[in-house]
Amino acid sequence: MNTPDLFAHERIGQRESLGPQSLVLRGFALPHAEALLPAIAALEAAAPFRHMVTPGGFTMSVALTNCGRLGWTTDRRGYRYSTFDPDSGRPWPAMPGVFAALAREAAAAAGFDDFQPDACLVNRYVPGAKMSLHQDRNERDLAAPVVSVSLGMTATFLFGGHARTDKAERIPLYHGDVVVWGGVDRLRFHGVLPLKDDPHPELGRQRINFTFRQAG
Ligand code: MD6
Ligand code: FE
Repeated sequence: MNTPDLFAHERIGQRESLGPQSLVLRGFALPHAEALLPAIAALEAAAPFRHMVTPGGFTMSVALTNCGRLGWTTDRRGYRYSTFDPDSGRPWPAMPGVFAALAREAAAAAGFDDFQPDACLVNRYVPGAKMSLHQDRNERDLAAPVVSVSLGMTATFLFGGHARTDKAERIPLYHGDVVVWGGVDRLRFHGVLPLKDDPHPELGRQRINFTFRQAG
């Protein structure tokens, strides 16, 4: 069932607090969406989406790729940032100007000035794909925020506390929403529930999520 998103117009422009230094900027990426989609196609041609293996030996249900100087990777040896795509041996594709500008504007709108991302992890979810609760702690400078952009199908984001077992809030993330978090919230556990099969009018049966960080 493709449920029409009747309330999109009322949400756009809203700011919803998730914590003292984290918030959702509803629809913030919509003005950039037209430019983002061709950039994803170009990125995918240079560094295809792939399913990586976690240190515990599980193949991730989310397919991922990267752009920017540093790319996030995982394999049996651990999680790390790397300047090279392990599949091709080449540097990750450059971060498109539209990506970096959007990330910088969103960070500034959330009160984090001078955000200079050097890493953009791009996740692709299809129905059933999920992201287990985790912390983002592989970045060198945890003072910088993370900026996360959602496109395509709606996902339910889990936003917990500083312990894995803390109760997590459930937040729907819609096409065009941007989440910014940093400061005291930077290490909170978070994840994504299995994606429901509710195709998006433009992107079809997928959700694309970009997370921008200062990793190096
Ligand atoms: C996702 N996002 O939304 C997964 N991490 O698909 C993340 O894991 C994430 O959205 C750090 C900051 C923002 C995020
Ligand atoms: Fe994360």
